[in-house]
Amino acid sequence: MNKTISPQLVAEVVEAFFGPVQVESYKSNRVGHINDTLEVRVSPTQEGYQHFIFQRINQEVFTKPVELMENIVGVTRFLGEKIQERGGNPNREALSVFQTQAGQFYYLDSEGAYWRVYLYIEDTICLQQVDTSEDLYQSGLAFGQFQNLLADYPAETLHETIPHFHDTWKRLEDFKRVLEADPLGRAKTCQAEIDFVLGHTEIARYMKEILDQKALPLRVTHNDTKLNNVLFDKETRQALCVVDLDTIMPGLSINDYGDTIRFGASSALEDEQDLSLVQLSLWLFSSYTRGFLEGVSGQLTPAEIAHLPFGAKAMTYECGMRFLADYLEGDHYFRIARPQHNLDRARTQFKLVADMEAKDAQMREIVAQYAEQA
Ligand code: GN1
Ligand code: MG
Repeated sequence: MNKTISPQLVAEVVEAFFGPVQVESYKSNRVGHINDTLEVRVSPTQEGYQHFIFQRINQEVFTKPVELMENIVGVTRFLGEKIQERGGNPNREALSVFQTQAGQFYYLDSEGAYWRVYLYIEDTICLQQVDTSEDLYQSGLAFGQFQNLLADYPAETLHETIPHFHDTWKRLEDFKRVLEADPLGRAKTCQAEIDFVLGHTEIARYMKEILDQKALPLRVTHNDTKLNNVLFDKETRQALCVVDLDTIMPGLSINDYGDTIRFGASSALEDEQDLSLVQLSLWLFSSYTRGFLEGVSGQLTPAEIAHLPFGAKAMTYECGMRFLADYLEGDHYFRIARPQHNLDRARTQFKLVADMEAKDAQMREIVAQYAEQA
């Protein structure tokens, strides 16, 4: 959904949530690939708040926004209580979701789109790449603790917001369908990448085996554990709050672990065009592994621990395949900023998968080492 957002629409949505306040300023935030995000400042609301994140939910991706918001309200409340119990600040360490004047946690606007509003968490930063390995350790700790905090969340109450989200085998089947149709004739521009996907189907097959045989436990997981889905405290540089809760669903711990490795332990950005800069940094891999294992604090089974490196490889392969499928299909899913953006993204992912294959033994060694210490 790339429809522009007019000032009138912003005013309409602000009024729906906060009644007669003035919009002081707003700007768009383009970090995420899916929803439309605005940072909005208004004159003080009844409760005295002024600074918010407004998000227009991408309904092509999230087809059931009401159920999606039920998940988010449930999870943020649950996290808020736990954070309070341990003496933390729920307004900074968890997302606070606002209600409309009509008492709903979403607003259906005059153009047919759904909106939600979070409190803006001040004095935080969002990283696209780490500055030091400590940053990735912190993000590991945050996602590990997040999984830990949600360990006793009633999973049966969660709606599956995107069915088969990390079903790599299904993603492969989807990819093959798009390739077969090749609606824009783009396949000829990316034969090497297509060959990579088709030459590595054993990754998808193995994920299918894990899921079919229920070889690993289903847990309440985040499913989109990118470095930029954690806010860091500007002062202390500690990971403060996990955001982007749209894909919280029962899933595999190895995928939450793996998706951060995919993004955060790469030596380059997700859309780097110079592939010679892209590799898996074992140094960052170590820091994240240490943080994640510390964060989940002993909750993983030996089978989960043994599969962590596979989770990293599978999430990277799957994401690359999704980028490539979107490129072939005409870039409908992931927001792009340039032609071939999704192809560039797919290329970095496949470069990383190849590097992970080369570094498999070292990855296993590092995981085993930290698992023993944790
Ligand atoms: C999307 O929403 P965002 O930008 O945090 C995507 C993830 C991908 C990621 C790739 C709902 O995450 O699955 O891994 O892009 N989210 C959804 O950068 O598809
Ligand atoms: Mg995001």
